[in-house]
Amino acid sequence: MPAPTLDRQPAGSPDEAALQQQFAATIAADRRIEPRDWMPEGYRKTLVRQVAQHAHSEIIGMQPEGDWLLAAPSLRRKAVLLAKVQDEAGHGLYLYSAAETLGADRADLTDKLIEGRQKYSSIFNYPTPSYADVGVIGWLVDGAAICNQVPLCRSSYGPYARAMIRVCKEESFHQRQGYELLMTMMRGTDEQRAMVQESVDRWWWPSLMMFGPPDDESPNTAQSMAWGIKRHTNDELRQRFVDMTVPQAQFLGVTLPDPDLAWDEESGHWRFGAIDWEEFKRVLGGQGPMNDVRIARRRAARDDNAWVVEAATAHARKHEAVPA
Ligand code: BYC
Repeated sequence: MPAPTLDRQPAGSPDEAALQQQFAATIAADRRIEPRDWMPEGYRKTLVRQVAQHAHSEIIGMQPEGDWLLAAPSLRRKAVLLAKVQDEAGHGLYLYSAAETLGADRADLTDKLIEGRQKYSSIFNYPTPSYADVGVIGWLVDGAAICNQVPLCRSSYGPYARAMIRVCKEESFHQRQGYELLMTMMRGTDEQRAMVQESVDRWWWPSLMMFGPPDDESPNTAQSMAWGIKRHTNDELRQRFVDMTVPQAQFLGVTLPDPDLAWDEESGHWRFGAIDWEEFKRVLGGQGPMNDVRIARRRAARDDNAWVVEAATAHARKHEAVPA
């Protein structure tokens, strides 16, 4: 990890030096930076990068489970899934709004996603061929998201931290609906139990990759922690997730696909095997099983719905022009 600084920008004037000092004091006192406050350009850029990636993940993340909306096995399951997928859309909107407070333009962020200039979470590049995937995404993917996002409620940038509070509350519901679905399937037939196990086998390792590269290969962690944007390193959160999830797997009655998974009495943690970082890099590089499908759909949604944006913008302009 490169060494962090609190004031990356060289002070151009006495005024700027004072502003930098004020910024550093706010961070040191663990208070929030708000949109009206001065901030170093590096801080702003890092936030736009992370918040935009987070927003894109929520929106692209609607697709894997969305594929089961028409095929959910009962009206109840369909209603629950629909509510969850709609929640993800809402999360994307809060996050794009947070990015806008930093001067970013939402349409421009969407273009950057579609053109491959901004990332979204690697996890959403895997397919959902089995209905058990709906439960496993809720349990593992939302579970990993909660581990990662709860500390972000204390992020130093006010609008991001506040957006995370509601997101985390909703993610907790998502995680529980996934676990409840899996518990139901595990109480069912041998075939249903096999479906759950097969799905866990596919999602376990990609879920661990969600936390990002190992700390010694993470270019952004040290600076983001010095700025209070991130509160824990990627490896710390990954370990927290494994410790939380192993007992849940035991209770559920599934095996996690890692022969090296073992309780370490001394450290009080579950030790796990080596992650295939080559696979992670391939997925980030666009070579995951579903990258092309995910982006093609997002592109089609943008292009097919451009008329709605145009109509809404024209309507808003008309209202602005008419005195109240
Ligand atoms: N996938 O220096 P690092 C959800 C990138 S959706 C893709 O460690 P950082 C849900 C990273 O961006 C919620 N890219 O970076 C929705 C950086 O690239 P650039 C998803 C990844 O930012 C629907 C480079 O690798 N959660 O819950 O310090 C259904 C180096 O990494 C990934 C979030 O978005 C990855 N897994 O830390 C169900 C959380 N990992 O931009 C559920 C918010 C790393 O320098 N984001 N990269 O080219 C974060 O907490 C942080 O950005 C990360 C990475 C921990 C992900």
